[in-house]
Amino acid sequence: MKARKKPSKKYVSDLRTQIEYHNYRYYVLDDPEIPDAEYDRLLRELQSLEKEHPELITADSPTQRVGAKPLKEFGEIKHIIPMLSLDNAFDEQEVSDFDRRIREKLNLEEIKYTAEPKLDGLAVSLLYEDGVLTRAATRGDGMTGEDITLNARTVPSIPLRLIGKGFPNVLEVRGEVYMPKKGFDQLNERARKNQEKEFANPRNAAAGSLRQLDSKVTATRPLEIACYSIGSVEGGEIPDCHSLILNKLRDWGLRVNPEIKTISGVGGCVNYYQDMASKRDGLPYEIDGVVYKVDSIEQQNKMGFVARAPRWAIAHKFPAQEEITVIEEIDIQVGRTGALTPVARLKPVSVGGVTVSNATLHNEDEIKRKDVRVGDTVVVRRAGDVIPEVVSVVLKKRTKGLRKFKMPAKCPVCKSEVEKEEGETIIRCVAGLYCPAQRKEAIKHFSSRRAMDIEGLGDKLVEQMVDEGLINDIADLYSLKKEQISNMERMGEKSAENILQALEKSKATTLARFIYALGIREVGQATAQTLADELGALDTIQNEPEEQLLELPDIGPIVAAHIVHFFSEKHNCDVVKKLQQAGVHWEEGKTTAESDVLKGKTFVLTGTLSSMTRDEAKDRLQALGAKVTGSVSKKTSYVVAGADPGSKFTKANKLGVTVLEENDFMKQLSEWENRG
Ligand code: I6G
Repeated sequence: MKARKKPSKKYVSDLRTQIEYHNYRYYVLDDPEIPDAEYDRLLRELQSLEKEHPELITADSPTQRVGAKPLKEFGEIKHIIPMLSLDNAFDEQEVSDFDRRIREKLNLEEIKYTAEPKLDGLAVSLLYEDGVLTRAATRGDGMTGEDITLNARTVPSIPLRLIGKGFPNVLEVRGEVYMPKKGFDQLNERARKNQEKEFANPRNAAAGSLRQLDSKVTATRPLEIACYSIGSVEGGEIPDCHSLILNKLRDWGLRVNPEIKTISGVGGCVNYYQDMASKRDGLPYEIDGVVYKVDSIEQQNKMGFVARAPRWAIAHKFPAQEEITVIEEIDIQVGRTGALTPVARLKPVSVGGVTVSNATLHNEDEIKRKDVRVGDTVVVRRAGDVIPEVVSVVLKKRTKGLRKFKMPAKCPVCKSEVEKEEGETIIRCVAGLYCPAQRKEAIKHFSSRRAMDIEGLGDKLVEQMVDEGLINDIADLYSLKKEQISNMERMGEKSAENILQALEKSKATTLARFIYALGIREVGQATAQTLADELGALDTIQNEPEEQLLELPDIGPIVAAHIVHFFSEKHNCDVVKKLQQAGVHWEEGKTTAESDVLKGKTFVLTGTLSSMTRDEAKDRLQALGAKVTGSVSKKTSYVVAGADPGSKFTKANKLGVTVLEENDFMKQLSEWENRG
C-alpha cells in the first residue's frame, strides 16, 4: 500500500482522543455512542497511520495495549501507601457494633456511609502520572505487590490516559479487577473444548489472567475493573467525601461500580445489604458481600486504622456459596429423555443457610475431568436457584484406596442397554417409555404447571402411582378411579376428589400446551408454541414432513428430526389418541395464546436472565398474548433486561421505553400470570 502524506501530530492525537472517548463510553459508562463498526474503523485508521509512521506512536496510544515480550518473572513494587485489607462483618449485629464504635468515637448520632458491592476479584493499584498510566501492581502482601503494568494495559476499561480536567499530577487509583460471569463461562467452555484446565471460579480466573507473564494471554481474557478508592496523591485537589472522590474518578475516565450509593446509619446499611443480596444472582459479576465506608474523609481520618484495616470501613459478607463436604455415594438418575445423570450423595452441609445433601456431577466427562471418587472431600457450590454442584475435589484430603468412578453399563432402573451418541457427553437408556424412570419423568412433565397443569399431582404421587402399577402412561391418568387414589398412602377421599377434579379441569387445554406436555425431545414451550401457531392443528403437526418443519421459525434439523421420530412411533400416536378419547381437547386454529392479559403489548428481551432462559421468558409472555420481537422501537411496550444487556437496553433508555430489570420482570410476570 502506498504511504499517505504524514498526518500532523494533532490529527493523530485527536484521533486517539476520539478513540479514548468512545472507549470510555463503552467500558466505563456502558453507553456507547457509535456502533462497533465505526469504532473499529477509527482504531484501524490509527493503527495504519502508526504503521506507516512509527515515529508517531506514543506509549499511551490505544493501539499499544498489547505487544511487549513475555516476562521471565514479575518485578516487585513497593506500595507508596500500604494497601490495607478490610475487616469483615458476618451479621447485622457486627454491622451495628461497627456503626456504634464510629458514632461513639465521633460523638455523632448518625453516620453517612458510602455503600458498594464487594466484587470477587483481585485488588490492584494503578499509578497515573500527569494523567498517563505508568505503573500497575497487585496488592500482594499489602506492602509490596507484583508489577503487572503490561497486563493491566490490556484491560480495556483501564484507561491508559485519564480524560477530563483537574486530575492530580500523581494519582494512585485502587480497584478490583474481575471477570464477569459471562466471560468466565465462555473462557471455561473454551478450556473444556481444548481439553485444558478450567478455572474453579471467576475470582481465580481473574487472578490467573492478570498474573500471566505473557500479556498477550491476558489480552484474550475478558477482564474488567471497578475502582473503589485512591492511594497516593500529589499536586492536585481531591474532594473531601468518598462519594465525591468516586464521582471524580468517573469524570476522569475510570470505571466505578454503578451500584454505589450513599446511605445513612445502620438501617441504611442493612437495607443496602438486602437489596444487593436480592440483586446478586442477576448481576453480571460475582460479589461476596458489600462494603460500607464512612463518607467524610475528615471523619475517616479521625477514626484511623487498627492493625492492617481501616476503622472507618467494613465488608459485610454474604453467607458462603461454597462449602466442603464428603461424597458418601454416587447415584445415577434417569431423566425423561433417558439421560443418565450422576448425582453425589453428600454428608449434609449448610451452604449459605440451606442444607445440601445432593449435588449434580453433570455427566461422565465431568466426573473424569474432576476425577471425583466416592469418599472424596469436595467443594460444593449452591448459587441462587441453580442445582447444587460439585465444583472440585480437595485432593490433599484424598485417602488411599478410593476407586475411580465408572458409569454403569446398563440402565440402573430397567437394566436396558445404554448408549452414547457420537460427539455427545450424555449416556442414555435406550428403553424409552418402557423404562419406569423415564415413564415417571414423562408423567411428571405432562402434569407440570406449564404443561397440562394438573394441580395436586406432585412428583411423589406420580412415582407412587407408577410403582403401584396404577398408571403406565400419561393417558392412564384419565382413567384413574377415586378409590384407587384414596387407597394410596397419605391420601384420603377429599384429596382423591381434588385430583380427579384437577384432571377433569386439565382436559380443556391449548394445542401448544398439549404438544409441550407430550415431552417430545428438544420441544420446549417455545417450539410447541411455534408448532401450534404455524400449523394450527394436531393432525397437521403429526403429519408434517421434516423438510416442511425446517421451514418454520427456530426449528432446526435436530428438533425437526425428533418431532418426526416421535410421531412415527405407533405407541406415541396411540397415547395421543387415547388422550383425545378421554376428553382432552383444545381449540384448533393458528392463534394459541392462553390469555389476552398482554394482548397488544410488544416485548424485547436482552441480556442474560438468571431465573429462566430467554426462550422460556418468550414463551411465557406469548402465552399471555404478548408479541416478542428482536428490535426496540418507540412502539415497544417493555424491554426486559437481564445481566449484561446489549445495545437494545441503551436504545430503550434513549427512546423512553420502560425497562424491566429481572427482579421487577419476575414480579410482574407472576402478577400477569395470576391474572391470566
Ligand atoms: O471498597 C473496597 C473494596 C474491596 C475496599 C477494599 C477492597 O478490598 C478488596 N479494601 C480496602 C482497604 C478499602 N476498600 C478501603
